Amino acid sequence: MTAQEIIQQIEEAGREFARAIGDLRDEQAIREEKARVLGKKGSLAGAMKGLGALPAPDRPRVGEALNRVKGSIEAEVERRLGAIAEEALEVDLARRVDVTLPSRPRRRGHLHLLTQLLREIEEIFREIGFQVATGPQVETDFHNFEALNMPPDHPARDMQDTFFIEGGQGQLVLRTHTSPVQIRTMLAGPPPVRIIAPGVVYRRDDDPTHSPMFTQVECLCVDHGVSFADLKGTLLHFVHRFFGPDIGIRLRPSFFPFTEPSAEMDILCLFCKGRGCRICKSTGYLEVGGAGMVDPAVFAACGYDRYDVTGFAFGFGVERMGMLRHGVDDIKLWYEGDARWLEQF
Ligand code: FA5
Repeated sequence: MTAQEIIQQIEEAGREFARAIGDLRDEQAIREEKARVLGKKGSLAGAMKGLGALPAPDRPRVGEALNRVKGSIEAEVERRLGAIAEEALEVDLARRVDVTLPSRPRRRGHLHLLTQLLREIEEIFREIGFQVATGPQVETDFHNFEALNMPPDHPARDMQDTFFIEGGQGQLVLRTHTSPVQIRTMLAGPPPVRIIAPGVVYRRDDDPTHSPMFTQVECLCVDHGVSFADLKGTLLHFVHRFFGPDIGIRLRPSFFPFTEPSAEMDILCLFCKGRGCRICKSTGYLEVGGAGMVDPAVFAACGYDRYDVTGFAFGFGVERMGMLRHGVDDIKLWYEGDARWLEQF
């Protein structure tokens, strides 16, 4: 091949590259096209083979043509790849984010209404000198009944439909009220005592206002000269703080084996303020718990001197209190975990 023929071959390879690359926009395809011409087995490499056989004076011309075509192919590839990168950047920028937009609000949870109420109740009593005490939910028959003046055959046991637990030493029950914490506290130390005991209790009860598991708060105050007036004053203080200063209380004579005298404690109906309505069944009052002066038999069971100290105790249902305050009509709502209900409080 003559020098002129080789140069034509080289230039043809350059034109062929220009045709093939056309308006390719794909980086991979462009690189493949470049390799087809400039690669080791490319068309320019073929043309180069003839170079060695040329007479020396012809070689620079061929070399110059080779460099020119090679240079322009490389420049074109660079230009194309640069344009593709630029285009991609433009697309990215067009899709830009407005950093000044307000973020999507993050949904935050909060304490369950029951926990909120318990904390509020604890705070009210803490302010007037009561400490928080606790006891086990699986309780002995002794603490739940016997020490509270309810011997095995006592008819008052029937009022607290009990879940009994088989096995273990002695008779175990799921505590039916928080009153056993009174016993545990008095057995643990001498008077004076000022405690409240919030906690879960269990009974075989199930209707819109009764649940098999519910929450009570117990209160016990034992000291020299504690009177029924102290009981009433403490209850009134609590009800005023919890429901508001215009809600009065009524203590109705009743019976509990562990208090003497005993009373049902009612609050003025929050819905009709005493005039009588459907909720209070026209009585003007709503029952919230039991109360009374600690029975001497309970002091005896705990080793306290019934002639030395006196005391009052009361216990109420926390869900019941909350249902009255917030107008909730089904106790099941407390435990269902339905966010639509929970979010309201
Ligand atoms: C008692 O449990 C006594 N231990 C209260 C007491 C303590 C009296 C200290 C004297 C001295 P009673 O069984 O009435 O009492 O229950 C108290 C309150 O618990 C009720 O007024 C009611 O508000 C609530 N309660 C009772 N059973 C249920 C239930 N199944 N579901 C929801 N709340 C209930």
